[in-house]
Amino acid sequence: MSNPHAWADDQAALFERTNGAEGSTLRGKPIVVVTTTGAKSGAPRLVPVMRVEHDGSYAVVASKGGAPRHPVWYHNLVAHPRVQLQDGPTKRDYVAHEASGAEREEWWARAVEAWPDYAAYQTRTERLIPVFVLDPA
Ligand code: F42
Repeated sequence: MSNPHAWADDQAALFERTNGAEGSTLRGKPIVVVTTTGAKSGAPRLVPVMRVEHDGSYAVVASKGGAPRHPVWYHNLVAHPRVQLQDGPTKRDYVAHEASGAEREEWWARAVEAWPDYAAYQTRTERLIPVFVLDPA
């Protein structure tokens, strides 16, 4: 796992190729794959993230393992909020917004429940880890 980019790309590719049947977990926890649109390129960019779902909406946590800077895809989501999300075999269109205040707190709690390491990532970085909420389009 010396190259985390290749690892995420490989996981997204395997997940796509098998229609969500393989590559669908990380350390036993489910992931989803979000297709963003590149802020500069306009090209589709596949991003695997942990699965945080509630009532048909999803949170997407821009943690990048607690890195000092936001992941590149953060800017893609801001520039192009309309995305696709694949959860297992099901792919649908969603509209993303960055949550703040009470909404963020609520989804952050769900996110940490789904993937407890998010709490540790937050202690590693000065930035407040962004949480996007994806509602069905
Ligand atoms: N990352 C998270 O942040 N949160 C998660 O919950 C999460 C879970 C997860 C589960 C499985 C897995 O395999 C990976 C997981 N990751 C998670 C890692 C995640 O998939 C990303 O790899 C990570 O967040 C880093 O995202 P990044 O966008 O910073 O990746 C960089 C290295 C990257 O690949 N960049 C692209 C590249 O080609 O180098 C750029 C792609 C892009 O969008 N380019 C823009 C464009 O317009 O096309 C332009 C960008 C610009 O402004 O220059």
